[in-house]
Amino acid sequence: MCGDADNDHYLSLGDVVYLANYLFKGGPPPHHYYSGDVNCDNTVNLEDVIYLARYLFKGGPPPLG
Ligand SMILES: [Ca+2]
Ligand SMILES: [Ca+2]
Repeated sequence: MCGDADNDHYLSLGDVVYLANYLFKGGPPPHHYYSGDVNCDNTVNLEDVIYLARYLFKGGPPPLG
C-alpha cells in the first residue's frame, strides 16, 4: 500500500513517524521502497512525509498509486 511505510496495513501517524525516522534519523527504510513514495515521484523524501501528513490530518488527497 502506498504510504504504508511500516507495513501494518493502515495509514496512520506511525507511517509519518517511520518515514521521518528513515529520512532524518537513519532509521530503517520503508518495507517496500515504493510504499514510502507517497506522491509517486520515484523518490522518498520530505515531500512524501508532508503529503501523508496532509492526507491524514488536513483532508488532503490520498496517496497515489
Ligand atoms: Ca502503516
Ligand atoms: Ca515521493
